[in-house]
Formats: sequence, structure tokens, C-alpha cells
Amino acid sequence: MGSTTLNIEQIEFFNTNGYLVIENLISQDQIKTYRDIYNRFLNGEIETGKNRVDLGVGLGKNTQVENITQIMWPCDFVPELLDMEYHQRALSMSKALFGNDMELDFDMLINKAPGTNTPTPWHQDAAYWITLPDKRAVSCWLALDEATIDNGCMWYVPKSHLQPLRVHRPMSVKGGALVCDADEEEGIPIQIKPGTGIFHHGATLHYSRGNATSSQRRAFIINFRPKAMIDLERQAGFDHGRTGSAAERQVRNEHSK
Ligand SMILES: O=C(O)CCC(=O)C(=O)O
Repeated sequence: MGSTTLNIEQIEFFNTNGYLVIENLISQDQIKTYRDIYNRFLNGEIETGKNRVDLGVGLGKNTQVENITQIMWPCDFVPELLDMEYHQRALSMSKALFGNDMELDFDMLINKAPGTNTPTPWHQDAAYWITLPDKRAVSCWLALDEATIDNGCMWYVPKSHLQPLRVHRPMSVKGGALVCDADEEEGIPIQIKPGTGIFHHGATLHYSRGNATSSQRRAFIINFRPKAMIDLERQAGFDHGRTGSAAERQVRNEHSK
């Protein structure tokens, strides 16, 4: 078992820059296990119904596959995930970053299928969420394939989490992704190996290019926030696409027709 906590330098880097790269967040011998589970989601063997959406609806030209495949709450379909390395280590590191009251808010898979060429628009995650009094929130983006500029690695704008949120708008009239004004000149691409994870603050500005390669770009994302804030979200009916009843689902689940 690798490290499950963070040192002072790592915490300071995160606090200063709004993101933090952790190599070997999962051990190399676990990558195949995660890929196998992930592929069962992608090929429909694990039926996810309305939890599978096209985050890139209206943004790309793909008709055979989602422009950007997004599957919400994989841990509801495969509960064993909660006890596996990734969820356990990422939770422990989120507590190191923000305190022991951090809990899993939701998890999701975001895949860019080969040649789908659909960028994820520049955004801050907080723009997708209801306003909460306690802004602590951290996301972990785990690469299950090598993430490169050409297949859609993450780009971050360092220190952007220290600035006010930018104004966001829907990227397409069909719903789906939000976007704000930003460009690559402000950001830095983080190219990483499979098994590496990147933590980013809920207000850190980020984006990824489309996948222009002939292989998948599989990412497994977990989001953490204080337990009391998760309770407030749920009281407001906001569950990150878990039940299909929340208002946010109606906007984002509208698949390209
Ligand atoms: O995987 C991507 O392209 C986008 C991921 C993202 O926006 C996020 O994890 O917050």
C-alpha cells in the first residue's frame, strides 16, 4: 500500500496553486483492475441508464458515441469501489488537504473515446454547484491511460482558486457543459501516466482538449466536501445526478438527439 497522506510541501503546493499531482496514487498492479471495471461501464455490461450522459452534447460531431462520455456515481453500481485503493487513498488525502470532516460527495467517469475531438470547456467546478457556506471542496482526477495534450490531459490555471469565480454560461443550447472565458495561455497542461492522480480545488479553473488519438482517455474522478455541506446539498435536492430528480440532471442529461 502506497502513501495515504500528504506532506507539508504537498499541502502548501495545493494551497498556493489550486492543484496537486500525486504519482502512483493507485499501485501499478491495480491499474488493470480499474480499467476492467471501467470498460464494463463503457461497453454497457454495467447498465447505468440515466447516469450515463454526454457532457459534450452540442459541442462535437460524434453520433456513434458520446462526444464526452460521463457516467455519474459508478460506486452505486459497483459498491466494492468504495473499499478499493483509489477511493480510500483519495479520501485520506482530501482529509489531509481540508480536514477530517471531508467525505465523498460523488464520483464519476469521464472518458474521451478515440478521435472524438471534443474539448471540455474551461470551467470551475463550483459553477456547477449550489452555493454553500463552506467552500471547501476538492476533486481528484485519476488517469487510467497516459494523459497527453493530444488525448485530453487536464490543463489548470494556477492560483485561479484564489480569485472570484468567473461568469459561466452553457456552452451549447442543448445543455450539458458550462464554460467561462479563459484560454490555454493562462494554463498549464499536466501530462501524467496511468495511476497518477491530480487533486484540484473546487474553484480551480481547468479544461482539456479533445481526444485526437486512436485510443481511449479514461479518467476516474472523485469529489469530496465537508459532511455538513453534503447534507445541505441533499436537503436542497442536489445529488450530482444520482437520482435523476435534481434540477441539474434535467439540464445535463439531455443527450444529443
Ligand atoms: O476529464 C475532463 O476532461 C474534465 C474533467 C473535469 O472537468 C473535472 O474533473 O472537474
